[in-house]
Amino acid sequence: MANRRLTEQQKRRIDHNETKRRKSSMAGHNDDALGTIVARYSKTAIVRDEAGNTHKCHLRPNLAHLVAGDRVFWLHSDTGAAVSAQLERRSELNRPDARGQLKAVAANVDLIAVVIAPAPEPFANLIDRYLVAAHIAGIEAVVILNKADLLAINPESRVLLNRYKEIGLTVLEIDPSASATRNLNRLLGDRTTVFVGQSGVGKSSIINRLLPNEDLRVGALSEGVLKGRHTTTTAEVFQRPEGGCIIDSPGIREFGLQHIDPALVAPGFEEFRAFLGQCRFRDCKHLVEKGCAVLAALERGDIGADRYDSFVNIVRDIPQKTY
Ligand SMILES: Nc1nc2c(ncn2[C@@H]2O[C@H](COP(=O)(O)OP(=O)(O)O)[C@@H](O)[C@H]2O)c(=O)[nH]1
Ligand SMILES: [Mg+2]
Ligand SMILES: [Zn+2]
Repeated sequence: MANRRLTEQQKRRIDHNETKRRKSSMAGHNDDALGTIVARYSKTAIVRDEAGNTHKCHLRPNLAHLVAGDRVFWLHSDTGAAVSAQLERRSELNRPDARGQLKAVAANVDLIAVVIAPAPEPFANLIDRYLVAAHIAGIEAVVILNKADLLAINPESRVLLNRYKEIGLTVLEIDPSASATRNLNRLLGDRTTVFVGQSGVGKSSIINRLLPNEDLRVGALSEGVLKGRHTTTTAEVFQRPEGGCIIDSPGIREFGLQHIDPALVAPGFEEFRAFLGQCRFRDCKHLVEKGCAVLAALERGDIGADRYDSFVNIVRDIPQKTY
């Protein structure tokens, strides 16, 4: 599995860095300390130390893969602060970049909050892609409908949200009110949460509401409320007074899953799971096979046609190498 291979590669990298770190501490640079990457830029990163202070750190090329949420060792050197080593990740959310290369979006995440809104118009398939990615990463996901104060302009968005509730996901409707923010705070608890979803749905605004002290850049909508403008360009981590962190991620319209094993798509569809393993063929793709329990559930209406179509859309996007 691609995931396991990555982890082993990372472990080797960490071991390597640990050795280097010990060597450098023996050479006298023994002031390296623990920290968390709170924002990642091309050659630098902002590291928050254990006391909550932030430091702009240089990133060596061998640590170029660090992302928001990564735990690191960092130190002061003659040329400024630098990250010296990466600690093992507890979890990571990956997606391919524009060139199709797999990249982590955020590390050490406990919860993925998929944010939708009445506007911009939600895409069910994008939500499903996030849910599949969350399942593969072993990270719990919730669906949040923001801008509930605008439901009148798109009541269908609530119907969509309730469909996710019906299949067993935790969902929440929120707006800028204090009571909605309290509900959201309660839902997040002290978990580290990454907010994902289309640009303009209000991810940065939600984080603003959760952290009244931090001044996030919230983009003004360029064309009324219908089209979001992209302002957040790198994932950023914010510490919550309640404990845990929240991670703001750049808005993305598409979420490629071409890198995953197609057999991992169906288990990412919560309501399919009860039927998996009941198909006549053990390697059933749930597309055209005889004796397919998923197709039978679709016939009976136990699986919704929209969700099944979304499943097919994701599977058909994956190159047929292993399938
Ligand atoms: N009416 C309404 N507008 C909101 C709400 N949350 C965010 N917005 C607006 O939506 C726009 C996009 O918000 P932003 O946080 O930048 O979205 P992001 O791209 O997902 O981070 C901004 O103009 C916000 O003021 C909300 O709950 N209700
Ligand atoms: Mg934003
Ligand atoms: Zn099947």
